[in-house]
Amino acid sequence: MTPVAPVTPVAFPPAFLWGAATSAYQIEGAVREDGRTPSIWDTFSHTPGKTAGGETGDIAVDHYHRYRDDVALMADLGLSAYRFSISWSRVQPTGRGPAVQVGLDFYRRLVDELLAKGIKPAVTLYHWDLPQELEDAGGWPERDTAYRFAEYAQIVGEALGDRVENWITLNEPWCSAFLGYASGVHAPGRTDPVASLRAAHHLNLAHGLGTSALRSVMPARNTVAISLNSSVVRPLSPTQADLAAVRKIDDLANGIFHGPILRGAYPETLLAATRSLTDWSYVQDGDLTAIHQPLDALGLNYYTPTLVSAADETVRGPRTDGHGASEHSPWPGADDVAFHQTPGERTEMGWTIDPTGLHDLIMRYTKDAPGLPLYITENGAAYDDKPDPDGRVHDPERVAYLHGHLSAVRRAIADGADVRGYFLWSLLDNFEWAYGYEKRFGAVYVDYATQVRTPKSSALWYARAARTGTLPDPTETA
Ligand code: PNW
Repeated sequence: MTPVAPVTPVAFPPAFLWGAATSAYQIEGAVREDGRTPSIWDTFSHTPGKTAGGETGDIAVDHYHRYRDDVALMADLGLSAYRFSISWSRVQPTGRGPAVQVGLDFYRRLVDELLAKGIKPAVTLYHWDLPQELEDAGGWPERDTAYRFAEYAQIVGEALGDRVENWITLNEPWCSAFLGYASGVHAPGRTDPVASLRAAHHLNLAHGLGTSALRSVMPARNTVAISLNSSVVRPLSPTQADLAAVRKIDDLANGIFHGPILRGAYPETLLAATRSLTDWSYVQDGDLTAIHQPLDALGLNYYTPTLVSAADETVRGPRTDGHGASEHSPWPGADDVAFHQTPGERTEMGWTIDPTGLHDLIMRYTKDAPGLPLYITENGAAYDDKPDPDGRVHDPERVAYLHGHLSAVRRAIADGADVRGYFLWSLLDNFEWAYGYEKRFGAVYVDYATQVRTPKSSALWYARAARTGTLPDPTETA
């Protein structure tokens, strides 16, 4: 892995949050309990051929029943924050109308348990599990879904705003729009480039309307943010043609969200590059103002950089952008771009390990969104972990990954970035979407047959980092 130069002082700011993240469908299970109805991920995972081995989130890691033990585990690890998401269809089974109180009660109990242990909850309202009824009505390509989201945001804000301070509207809208509606490797599995661009706009609108709805019902001290999977897009060579490819993918990955959200406009270059597909007439008067709400923070999710070039005949062919196998591109209007594997060591996902990308990303937003506090809301690695005969789980690769990326965060802080916290993905091994249970991202190992949780050596290493506010030597793991 590319080393990031060591920094002095090595200590993180005292108020830095040492967190871990999860999402509802990936961990909760209990999909038919207490009035919950199917989301698009229930439908998708139960459709043959959509996930590895036909795996589903029906049981997942049974967090719905084991949340107390899971919070106790977080407290043992000394975490100062926990980011989780709310299952929309537990709260509003049809995606509209009045809330189901038992659904909200589960999250109230979870939050109270966290607060009792001194762990700061950070709530994500939407981590990809749209109520199926809303998809049946057209899903994110339809404008009404944004209005439904604002109503849902208001319900959850009213219910939990008194005890949860930190709010995130959407997780990685890029994945929802382009993996869900263009490449189809995520739910709802549609492959329509125009629908994916409409979805992106309505996700932006949902973020803006949802932010206003939250603010209208919550104490002013609460913070609202969004988590973007902000790609670090690099050229294969510094030629004009490759730099044009970078511009195109950067617009489709990043500008399409942070343009309207942070600046109140879609990038002109994005509109021009997609003009042959869509006239963007679904962007109505007033939408950009609604989307461009003041934010209290920005969440960045980072795993690996993206390497592109102009496509010529020799490099067209199998797609290698690491976004899953599909004949349909998640990049509308970018058939003239080729994707390449960044050289270097890779994780089990095939994603190249490159902490310099995280440093670059943080510095980019430090420049582009001056004054906006940043949180790393996801970062982590999948490995093929297995317990040793003594039952312990050693994952030195993950320790090295975390050490490398946290060093990059520390260096960015030294370079002037205002990074307030880090949430490792993920607390527990869990349902890794189309990959099912095959990819383990957890700092805590889960034996899926028994649901027994065992902290891996990375969890113990991270616990020491959280306790001391510095990064222990990665070779010194328990
Ligand atoms: C993120 N990509 O997913 C999600 O927020 C998590 O739920 C997920 O478990 C984690 O990262 C690990 O995958 C992504 O194709 C899925 O670029 C796919 C991509 C990026 C992030």
